Amino acid sequence: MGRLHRVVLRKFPTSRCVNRYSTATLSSSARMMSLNARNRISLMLTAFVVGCFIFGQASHTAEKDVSYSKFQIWRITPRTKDENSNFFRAIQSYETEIWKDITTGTNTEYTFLVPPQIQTEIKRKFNVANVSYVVEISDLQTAINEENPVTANNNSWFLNSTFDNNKTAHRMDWTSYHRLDDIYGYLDYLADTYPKIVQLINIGASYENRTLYVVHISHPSSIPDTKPAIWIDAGVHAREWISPALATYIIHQLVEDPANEGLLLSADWYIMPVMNPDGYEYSHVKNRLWRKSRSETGSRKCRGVDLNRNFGFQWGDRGSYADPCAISFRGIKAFSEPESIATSNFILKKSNLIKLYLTLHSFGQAVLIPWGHSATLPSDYGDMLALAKSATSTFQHYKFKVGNVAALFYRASGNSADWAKSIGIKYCYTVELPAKGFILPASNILPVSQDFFSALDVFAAEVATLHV
Ligand code: 0X9
Ligand code: ZN
Repeated sequence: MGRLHRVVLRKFPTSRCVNRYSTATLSSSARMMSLNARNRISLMLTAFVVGCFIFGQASHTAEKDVSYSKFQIWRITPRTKDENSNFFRAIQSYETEIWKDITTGTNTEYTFLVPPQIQTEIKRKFNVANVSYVVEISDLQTAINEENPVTANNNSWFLNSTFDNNKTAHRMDWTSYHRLDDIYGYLDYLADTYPKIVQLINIGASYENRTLYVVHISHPSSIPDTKPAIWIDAGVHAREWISPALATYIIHQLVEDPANEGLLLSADWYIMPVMNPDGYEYSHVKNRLWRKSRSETGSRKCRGVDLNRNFGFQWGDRGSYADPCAISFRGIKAFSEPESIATSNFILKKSNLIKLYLTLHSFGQAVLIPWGHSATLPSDYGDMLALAKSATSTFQHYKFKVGNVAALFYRASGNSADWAKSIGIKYCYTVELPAKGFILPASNILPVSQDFFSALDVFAAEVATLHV
């Protein structure tokens, strides 16, 4: 899944964009030639059109909002090797962006973005080659517009007034996606209202100087730094909005529902709801499908580092890119980014206590187990697999796959879960939450969150048995 690869469309008329992205195009095309043993073609390309669109418009012409009008999301699961080859042959002369490839057994499902200009021609090629596909989203901009309906809480000065006047009010709910101010306002509210349970820790600042917060949640009776701890981070990738929404739901449940006291007795919790606040805001105001951070790179025209390729374990290896215009740009060195270094420094200080590392992403409905940098498995892979299977078996609304990231998805060097495993954290997972092409109507926040929250009982019970 989640191949963030571009395919450059050479058929497109020459424009400023062609020249601007020709280097990325060539290197991507070269990568496209290498097939792996399972015939899962390593299509490491970013669409010329999409590249132009996402990198050009979104990063270079930052003042202009990006529209995805008439862009479509297609899904295909080739049934045979021939169909698989026909699919790649049909799209390889274009440049489209494959967002996900998820492998189950011998089948791989590809989800990809199809810009309007190439839809007719790709359709014709698929028909000729007998490749069947499903149009999952027929107009991406419409799906974006309908994703997060305006409510009193996410678009007004309305503050939740059911609370004591002496306390800070907040605008948070889990029926809409919220801007960073609302999320941070809620964290302030919690720290103010529940000082015996919640400690809001400022661990540094983002590239654009937004505060990076970790919420420490512990039982009032806990003696500091004596219990096994659980770390959860979210919002690493800007466009994966369900991730901070779930993280704040977890915070809400742990802090505000006394029925969850047992979870605080089992473990201490460190939750970072938005690791990439600059990208998150950018995805709200400029480009809904922005993924990276917003730091300036060596390239004048392309901004942002993929924070999930910037962590310092096997940094720079397969599945990460040196090209600042690539969607999985790894940065100029490991931990080059203020967001990843602040996070890792904090985790290192607590690494003897943290027994479970969860990083929330979307999409794909999968719990991914290291390693992502190589196809080998950690020696205790079996323990991680068993715990994740048992935790996700509780889900009522969504079915999740569990497995090694390189097998279910693709290689991803410098990802945070690999790094967490490398520093000795016992259970490390990347969670890919549900969405369709990164878009998930806000009405799904609660069902996703309720499912996932139920898994925490299983995770916390295991963590509680481990020595610190
Ligand atoms: O590519 C990524 O960074 C993740 N997928 S996403 O679509 N959310 O961008 C997957 C990362 C893989 N995780 C591990 N290797 N543990
Ligand atoms: Zn992600």
